[in-house]
Amino acid sequence: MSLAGKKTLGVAMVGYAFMGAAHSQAWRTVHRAFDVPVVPEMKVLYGRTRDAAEAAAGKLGWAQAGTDWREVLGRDDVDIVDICTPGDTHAEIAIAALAAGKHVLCEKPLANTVQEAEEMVAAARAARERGVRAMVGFNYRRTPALALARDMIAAGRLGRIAHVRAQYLQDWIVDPEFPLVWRLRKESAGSGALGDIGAHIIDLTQFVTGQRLTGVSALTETFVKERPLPSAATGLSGTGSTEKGAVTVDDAALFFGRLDGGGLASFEATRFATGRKNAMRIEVNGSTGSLAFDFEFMNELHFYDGTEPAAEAGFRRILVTEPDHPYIGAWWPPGHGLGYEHTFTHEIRDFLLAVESGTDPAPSFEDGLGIQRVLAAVQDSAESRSLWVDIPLT
Ligand code: SOE
Repeated sequence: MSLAGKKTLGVAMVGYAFMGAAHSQAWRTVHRAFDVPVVPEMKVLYGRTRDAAEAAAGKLGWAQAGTDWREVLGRDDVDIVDICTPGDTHAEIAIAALAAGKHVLCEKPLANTVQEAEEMVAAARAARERGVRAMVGFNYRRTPALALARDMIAAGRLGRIAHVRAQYLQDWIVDPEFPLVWRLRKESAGSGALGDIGAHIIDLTQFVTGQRLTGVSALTETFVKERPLPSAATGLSGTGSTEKGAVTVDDAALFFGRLDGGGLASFEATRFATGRKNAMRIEVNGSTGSLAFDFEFMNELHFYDGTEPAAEAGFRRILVTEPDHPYIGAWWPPGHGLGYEHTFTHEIRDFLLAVESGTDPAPSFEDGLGIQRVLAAVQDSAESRSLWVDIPLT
C-alpha cells in the first residue's frame, strides 16, 4: 500500500535514453496528476553499463539499477516491464516478460519485423488469458487535441472522410557529419524515418479516423549514404569519429494509401525537413468539415465547419486547454497549455487504468502488428518499385 492508501505496482524499465527519460517522468508523476487506482513504484532501471545505468536511475528516480534485464523475470516485486530500448530487443524482452506474468508497455514501433511482431502478439494473447496486459506506446494518441479530433470525427462532425494528409517532419540528421547512431542502422532500428516517425502518423491516421489502411504505394530515399561512426551518442544527439560506416535505413519515406472507409491518405516521414523540428501534422477532410493539427502547436486544433453559412465559414482555432477536453481536467486552468511529456503521462495513466480494471489497453500488440504490416508494405513497395502493395487486415 502507498501512503495514499492505494495499491502499488512495481515497475522496471529497460533502457534510459530519450524515451526512457520521457517514460520516467510519466511514472514519477502520473498518480500525482491523475486519480489512478494504483500507484507505480519505480523499482529498477536496466542498462548495459553499470555506471551509466546507476547515474540514469539516480537522475530519473528509480530505486535501483541493473545491467541484466533477465533478472526482472524472477522478481516478485515487479509487476510491469516498460521497454524503452532500440527495436531489435523489443521482441525478446516483451515475450520473456509476458511469459513471466509481467504486464508490458513497449515503445513503438512494436518490433523491427512483421515476424517478431507476430511472435509478440502470440505471447500477448497467451498472457491475456492469464490477466496479463500488453500495450504498445504510440504516445501521440494521448495528445489532447488529437484525442479531441478522434472524438469529433467519431461524432460525425466531419461527415464522410475523403482525405488524410499526414506528415512527420524532423531535421536532426541533415548535417552529413551527424554520426551513425542506432536509429540509422537497420539491424537495430529496422527502418529509418519510416518506422521511427512514419509509424506515428500511420497510427494517428487510423486512430483519428477509426479506419484501417488497406494498401500503399511508396518511395523511400537515403540522402546521406555514409556517416561517421559515433564516438558518443545519446537520444537525438551525438559526436562522430573519423571512421565512417554505411547508413542502412531510409532518411525519408513518402507513401499514399487507401482507407477501408473509402478515403485516400498521403504520408511524408522525413528527417531532412530543414527547420522542422517535430512537425507532426495531420489534416483530415470530410464531406462536412476539416480538422488540422501540427504538434509544434500541440495545444491547438483547427476546425472548419462546412455546415456554417459560406459567408461566415472559415478555419477556427480551438485552444485545447478546457477542462472538458480529453485529459486536460487533471492539469492547469484554461490557456496554460501542456507539453510533449504530458503525452507519456496520459499513456501511462491509460495503461494503469486498463491493468487495474482488467481490460485491454489500446493500442494493443495486435494494433502494433497492424502498423508493422503497413511499414513492411511501404518497404516492399519502395524496394520492389511495384506500384501497389495490399495490407492484410487480419
Ligand atoms: C526520433 O525521431 C524521435 O525521438 C522518435 O523516436 C519519437 O518517437 C518521437 O516522439 C520524437 O522523435
